[in-house]
Amino acid sequence: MKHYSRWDWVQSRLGFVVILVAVYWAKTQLANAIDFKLYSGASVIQYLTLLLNPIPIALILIGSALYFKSEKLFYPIAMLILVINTILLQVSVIYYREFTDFMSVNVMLGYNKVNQGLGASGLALSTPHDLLYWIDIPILILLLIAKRYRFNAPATSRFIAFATTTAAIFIGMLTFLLAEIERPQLITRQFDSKMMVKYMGINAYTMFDAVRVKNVSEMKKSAKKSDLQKVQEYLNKNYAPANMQYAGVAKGKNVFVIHLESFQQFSIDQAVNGKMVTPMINRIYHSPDTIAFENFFHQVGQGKTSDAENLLETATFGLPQGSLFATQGSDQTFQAMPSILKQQGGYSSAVFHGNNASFWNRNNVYKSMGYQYFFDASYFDVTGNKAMGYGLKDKLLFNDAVPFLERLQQPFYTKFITVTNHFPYTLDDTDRDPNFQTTVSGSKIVDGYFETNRYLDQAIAEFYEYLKITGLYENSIIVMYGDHYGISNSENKYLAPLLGKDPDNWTANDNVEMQRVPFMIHIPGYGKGGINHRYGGELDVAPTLLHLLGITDTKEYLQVGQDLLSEKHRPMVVFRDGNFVSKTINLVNDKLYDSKTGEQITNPTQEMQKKVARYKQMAKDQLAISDAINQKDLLRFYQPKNFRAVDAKQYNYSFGLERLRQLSKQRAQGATDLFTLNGGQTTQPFYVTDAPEKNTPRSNTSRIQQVNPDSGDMGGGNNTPNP
Ligand code: GP9
Ligand code: MN
Repeated sequence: MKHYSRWDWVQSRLGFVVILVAVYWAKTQLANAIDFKLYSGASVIQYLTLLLNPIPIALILIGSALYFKSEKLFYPIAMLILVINTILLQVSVIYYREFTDFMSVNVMLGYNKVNQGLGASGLALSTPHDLLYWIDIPILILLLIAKRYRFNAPATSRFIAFATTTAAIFIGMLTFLLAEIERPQLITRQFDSKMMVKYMGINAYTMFDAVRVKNVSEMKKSAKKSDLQKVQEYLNKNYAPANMQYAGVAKGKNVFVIHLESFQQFSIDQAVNGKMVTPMINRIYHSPDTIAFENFFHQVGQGKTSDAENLLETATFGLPQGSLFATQGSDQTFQAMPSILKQQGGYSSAVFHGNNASFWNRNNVYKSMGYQYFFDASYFDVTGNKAMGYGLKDKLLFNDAVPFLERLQQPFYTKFITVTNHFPYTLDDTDRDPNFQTTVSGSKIVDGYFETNRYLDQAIAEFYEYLKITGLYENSIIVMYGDHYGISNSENKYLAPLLGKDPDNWTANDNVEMQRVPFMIHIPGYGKGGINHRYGGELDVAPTLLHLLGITDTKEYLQVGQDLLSEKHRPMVVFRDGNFVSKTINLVNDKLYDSKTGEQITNPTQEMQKKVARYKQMAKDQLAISDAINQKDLLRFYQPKNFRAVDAKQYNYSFGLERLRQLSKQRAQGATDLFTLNGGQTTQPFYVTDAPEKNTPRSNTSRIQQVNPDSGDMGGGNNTPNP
């Protein structure tokens, strides 16, 4: 009689599938832990998803062999799938070593503009532990030769095959669910490739990426000459020329764009428990040197911060779904602010942001936009409690930016992306202002929001002081804007009493009115500013700024936004979802509201109907024209007369400081960086911050991980200035 051991199932076909999946799982964990370093700093849920996520797709693919009855098919097919997956994993690992980024399908297909695929350095990037990725193959072959494993088990039933696939799908859904709990909308918004891999796994990431690449490339292929013509006709007809009263008032000045994360207009002039939440921002808002807007709206979609950035840099919208930065930003042709200002005004450009460069795919997009420098988390000490979940705390960001900022050639165009005022609006106790008592609104989000607002405000106050002491202030303009709402519609009712409203009568129109964010342009010494009532949005920032900076010949650029100070600016603001607001009427989910009273309009007059029809058309046109430009990547066919296309390949964001120093040296007497003008001395001592973490030594813990994607470059010593 045959003796059954409990290991017999291993010899079955299902057993074989389980072995191969386990082997693949182990290899993926090797990559996750040692090569991608995904476990370091991972949350509990991420640990769980990292452990689970190699299983589903491996089990579906390898398990698909179970559907083949013949053993001559089953074993080779299962093996082949394992080998193909291993090759993919190995190539991804090598790619990661070079670029500190996950290989996109774009790269595999060879049409990525920024990363030129794997160079000859691929082999040089192999390490001894790579052997472990392949060790299973000879072992399996040995087993076959030595006949120590049964390679002819009887076929499993269809039921088993089907149950295996179902189990795989179930585990897959579980990882998705976990991801959705901790990082809502990760899949739809695709904001960070690293997070995608942490939650979904490298296989699923590649599959999502393949779908993305396919969609993008189909859209691009569909582009026709007539598309560009239509866009040009529309934009020519709707061009809003500069207002001569304002044109050039900031000519030649440095530009600081301060991106106020999640900061809404309602916080301005808002008092809580007898104290202004943001006294500094209020002061700037009311200054006669500031051109401020009170009816300015964010216009972002799912791309949130990245959409706001795209709106500001290009005067076009983000995409109807997903983020333009993430889905197609690496290969897109941009005619964006940094390159326009460089070519028209000799501006240098830099972004300061204390989060990972890969977030929102910035490390790639900024190159295509022509940003010369990107000082991301890898340039700062973000260890210990110097950072929160989205990166370096704001007070430290501004303070720690000094060594780089003071080396930038003037005039410059810089962007500071703050993060401390980001959902969930939490602060370490030491960063709280003991003299400020926040609300008890019933919502932790709202209460926290005012505290992080205040922190942000103080960070800006400190930065202004530095600008004044060093004299940068007089040669600069400071542009501040809120990128999108911070308090979501579902939390608005907790705000209502504070804003003098009744939470029980809160309407959809109120939600829309809450989408106001600040936009102010502070021009030291200007004196003729004030609060402007015009309705506008993020779409309008680039042309407004260009005209103020004296670049008034902007008709050639394909910008959907219009100069907010122009007499011809359109009278309404459209949101990404098609809703719109204006001085008189708002359209919210197909319902009409009187924007003064907030009342719904159920039977509009004929005249009003005409206006609505006109505004609806304007809304539709703006979105359609913007989508045509972006989804079809039309700028690649278009050459404005004063514009040279940006070659993303020439940009590298490692060794930023060395590159800056080099440039200053090259310019010698002609150098205009603050450091040189300060007699070759650093201006750091002029920066005063009360950030309690300032002098804490570097620690080996971190709330975020930092790697500069460009420093993996085996070129090593390359520190020549970017174009
Ligand atoms: C992260 C930051 C946040 O780097 O810019 O982006 P968001 O979540 O606001 O889109
Ligand atoms: Mn944001």
